[in-house]
Amino acid sequence: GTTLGFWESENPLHGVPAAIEGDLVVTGQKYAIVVARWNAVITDRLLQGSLDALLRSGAKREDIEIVRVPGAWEIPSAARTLAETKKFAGIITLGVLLRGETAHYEAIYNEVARGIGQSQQETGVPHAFGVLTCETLEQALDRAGLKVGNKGFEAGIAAIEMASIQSKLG
Ligand code: DLZ
Repeated sequence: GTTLGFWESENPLHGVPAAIEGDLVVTGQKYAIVVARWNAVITDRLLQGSLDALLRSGAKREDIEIVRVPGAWEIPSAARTLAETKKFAGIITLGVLLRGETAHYEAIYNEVARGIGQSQQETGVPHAFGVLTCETLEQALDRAGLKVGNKGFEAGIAAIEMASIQSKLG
């Protein structure tokens, strides 16, 4: 099992059976990234983060399909079409919704999240959720490679992890 402390008595997982975990390694699987052009200054950096995660985990450039859609609203339908091809071990969805600039923000956000989740449930293909919802541009930038890391990178890692878990469970 996992050893967290030097003394077994300090290890809260001592004696707990091993868990099934995803490997953070890509060995020939294909991935698709659906990225919104709206707020491209930020989504381009999320895309860079996702590519970084995939390539450094062993993915080949030719095994990554990038699909650019107009805005976050268009992400679910493109993700669904890609998932239905069954060519991809995982789909990474990237977008930025800024509350201040988006009319009917909640309605759009809810529908995008629901659509991506529904595509994942109904196709069985992991869909990593990298759609940022922020109050301000600064908050979004902080999550695209500044103060709070890069959510595109995190989504890329989540897709790799879930693709591995799915192959172990299936
Ligand atoms: C129209 C719109 C607005 C106001 N705001 C955003 C946003 O903050 N982020 C985003 O990704 N897309 C936005 N869009 C565009 C919609 O997602 C969609 O592309 C258009 O309504 C066309 O269907």
